[in-house]
Amino acid sequence: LRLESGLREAVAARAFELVYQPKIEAAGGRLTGFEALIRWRHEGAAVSPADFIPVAEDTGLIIEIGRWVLEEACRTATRWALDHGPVPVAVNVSARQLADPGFARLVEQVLQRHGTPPNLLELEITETVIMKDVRHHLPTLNRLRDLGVRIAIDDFGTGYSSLAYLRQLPVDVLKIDRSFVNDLPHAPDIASTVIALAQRLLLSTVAEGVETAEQRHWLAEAGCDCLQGYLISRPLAAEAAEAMVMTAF
Ligand code: G
Ligand code: G
Ligand code: NA
Ligand code: MN
Repeated sequence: LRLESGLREAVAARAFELVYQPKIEAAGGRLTGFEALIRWRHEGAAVSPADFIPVAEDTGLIIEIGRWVLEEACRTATRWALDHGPVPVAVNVSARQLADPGFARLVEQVLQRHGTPPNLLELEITETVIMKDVRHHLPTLNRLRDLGVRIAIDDFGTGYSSLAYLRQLPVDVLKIDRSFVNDLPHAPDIASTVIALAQRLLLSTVAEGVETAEQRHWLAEAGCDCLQGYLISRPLAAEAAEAMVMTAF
């Protein structure tokens, strides 16, 4: 309950920040984009989104927080594109946001308001959230795709994807869950299978949670497209991320 009232005040005061974790090409190391991650300092300490996002979901505060995240990510992507060059920014979308009937319209309005090229925005939705009610989410996903934003399935491999649905979903990217990357290189079956599936469906792959050089080499050899994780970089404050964008152009 204290977390909840603190969160309400934080929403009113816009007391959040986004940090940006780089993604790079597995072959070559070129910067390909960032994942935006929310941060909240409450009573002098950082509260993990793993702790407050579920509270935000339960209370409905996620709608307003999610809107702020979208706005901030689009504002940043647009500014970087104008000052340096185009770099996509991904944001995490929670179950309740995706289920909100106004979500696709909100995304459209935010893109317009900030003059953001739609292909600079990527939406990360976990496999569990999408697959729990595919038929319900499909019209929203199709509207988002029609806007030109990219859609990534987050934590892929941890849920139960119907392969028949996967083929019909308007998605662009599979993010291999960190737990399977962690198994590399000694237990590569799941990572291999996801990469093969993605290649078959013409989707691109991002490996999450890459922490060792061995994992990086395995993934590059296996044909994984992009890498993200502490080996590449921790999530960065906006200024440090912008410095990376600058050197990429
Ligand atoms: O790095 P990390 O501690 O940021 O994230 C912990 C969890 O919180 C992850 O599951 C991540 O996807 C989620 N998360 C981080 N930022 C956001 C956000 O802006 N929106 C939502 N819905 N989830 C987020
Ligand atoms: O996929 P999801 O959005 O749930 O993941 C985001 C979370 O993963 C954030 O908490 C982020 O800080 C964390 N993260 C990013 N890279 C790494 C890594 O290399 N190792 C670990 N353990 N966590 C990571
Ligand atoms: Na994510
Ligand atoms: Mn993930």
